Amino acid sequence: MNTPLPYADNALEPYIDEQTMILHHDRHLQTYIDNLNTVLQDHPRLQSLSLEQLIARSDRMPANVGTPVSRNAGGVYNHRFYFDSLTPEIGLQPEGALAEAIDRSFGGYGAFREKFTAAAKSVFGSGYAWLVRDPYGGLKIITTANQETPLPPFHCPILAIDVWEHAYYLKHYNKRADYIDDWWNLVNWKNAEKRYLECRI
Ligand code: MN3
Repeated sequence: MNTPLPYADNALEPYIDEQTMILHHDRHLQTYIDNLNTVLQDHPRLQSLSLEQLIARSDRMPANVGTPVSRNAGGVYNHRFYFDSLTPEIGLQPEGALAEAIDRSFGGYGAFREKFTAAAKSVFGSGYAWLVRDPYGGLKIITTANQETPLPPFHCPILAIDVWEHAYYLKHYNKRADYIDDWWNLVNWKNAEKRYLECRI
């Protein structure tokens, strides 16, 4: 089942337009949910697993099940993560323990922002850039292709930007850099800090 966005479709204007949010949430995310449900229909024992469990175990499933499970559960997981990484509360900044960790790992918010922007720009084709906590307690910036996910035991995700073209094409056309600039205004640093504090690795 799809869950509603945690804000109105037009709440992120002018940085991300209403039509993009509607299509992204109601069509793109919904398609991953529908496709995942179709695969799980024939495998009742998988139906009680969480998205994280499905993704982690997909490697051990036969390829004709594991591949669609991993792609579609990944698509649902990543999109929910992305939408929860955004807020209409414009211009929040990292605070508290997460702000301190960013200072320690990157030498300050400005340096972090530059590095994260470069990573998001560098994704070839479709994918995501992530801020994650690594198993040693430090912060790292990584990118994933398509609907691959950065999950434990190696990474605990804190923040994500979707750089698939469908996330920005209607407003920013082919200019991913402009979308990334706009995206920084919308980062939900409160949710990011909550996630950082909940990381168990
Ligand atoms: Mn997307």
